[in-house]
Amino acid sequence: MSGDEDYKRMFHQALRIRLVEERIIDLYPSDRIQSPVHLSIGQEGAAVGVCNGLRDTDLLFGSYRGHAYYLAKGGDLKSFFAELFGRATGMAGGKAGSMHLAAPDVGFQGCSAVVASSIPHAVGAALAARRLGKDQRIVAVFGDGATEEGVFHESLNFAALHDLPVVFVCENNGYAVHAALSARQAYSISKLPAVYGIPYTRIEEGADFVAVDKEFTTAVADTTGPKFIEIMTYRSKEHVGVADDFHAGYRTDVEFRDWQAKDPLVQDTALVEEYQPAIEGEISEAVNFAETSPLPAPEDLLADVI
Ligand SMILES: Cc1ncc(C[n+]2csc(CCOP(=O)(O)OP(=O)(O)O)c2C)c(N)n1
Repeated sequence: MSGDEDYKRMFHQALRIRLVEERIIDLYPSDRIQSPVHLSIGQEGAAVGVCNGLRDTDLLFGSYRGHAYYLAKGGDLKSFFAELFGRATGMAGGKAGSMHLAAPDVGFQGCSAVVASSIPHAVGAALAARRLGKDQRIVAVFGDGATEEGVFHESLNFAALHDLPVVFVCENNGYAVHAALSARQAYSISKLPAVYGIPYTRIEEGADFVAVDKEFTTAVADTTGPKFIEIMTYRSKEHVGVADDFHAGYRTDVEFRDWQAKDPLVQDTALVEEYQPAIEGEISEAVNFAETSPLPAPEDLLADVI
C-alpha cells in the first residue's frame, strides 16, 4: 500500500473518531447520553497510529478516555452508542458507560475510571501471554498523570524484571484535570523507563498519525521485553464533559490554536469534505440504533456484576 493510501486510510479512521465525538457533543445537552464522557478530541492521531500496526489478537487496555482506542482497535459503533445511551444492546448491556468500554473480540480488553489501572492489567496479561507461549503484544495506554501513581513504578519494575512483552503508551497531553505537568512532576517522564532498563521512544507529533504509526512500529519491532512510548498530544475539550474550558484559567486557547495548525483533521479540508458525508451517515445509523434499542430489564440489573 502506498504512503498516500496509508495516510488516507488513517485519516478516515481519525476523522471517524472525531465526528463520533462531535456527535456526542451535539447530543449531550438532550440528556439522552447516560454517562459522563472524557473526550479524545485532539488525541485521535495517537490512537490511530498506535492501533494501526496491532493485530486483533494483540491486547490493549485503556483509560476512561477510551473512545478513540475503542474505535481505532475496531470496536463496534452501534454498541458503542447504545452503551452511552444506557441501552440493553450496548457493549456491556448499558451498565458500563463511556468510561468502561471493552471489545474483547478485537483485543480491546477494557477501560477503567481508576487512574493508572490499565498498567498493571496489561502487565498481568503480558505475564499470562508469556506463560502460555502466545505470540501477542500487550499495550497499556495511560495519561501523563498516571506516572504519578505507585502502581506505575511497580508495574515497570515487574515487567522489566520478567522481560514481559508489554508496551507502555503514555499519552502526554500536558494536563491532569486542571493541573499542568510542571506543577505536578519533579521528574521528566522520559527519564523514568531507563531506571528500569526499558527502551524509551518519544513521539513528538501526536496529531500526525502516520508518524505515530511509523515510530511506534519501529519502537516495538523487537518483540522481546517491555517498551515505553511517550506520545506528545493535546486534549481540546474540558477534562470531563463536552465544553471548552479555556475560561478555567489553567491554559490558554493560544496553545489550542497552535495544536490545530498541526492537526490534519483541521488542515486537510478537502479530505474532510470527501469523507464526512458517509461517516455522518454511519453515525446517524448507530445513534438511531441506540435510540430505538430497549432499556435493560430491571431483573437484569445485577447480571454480570461481580
Ligand atoms: C487512582 C485515582 N486517583 C485520582 C483519580 C481522579 N482523576 C481522574 S482523571 C485524573 C487525571 C489524570 O490525568 P492523566 O493521567 O494525565 O490523564 P488524562 O485525563 O489527561 O487523559 C484524576 C486525578 C482517579 N480517577 N483515580
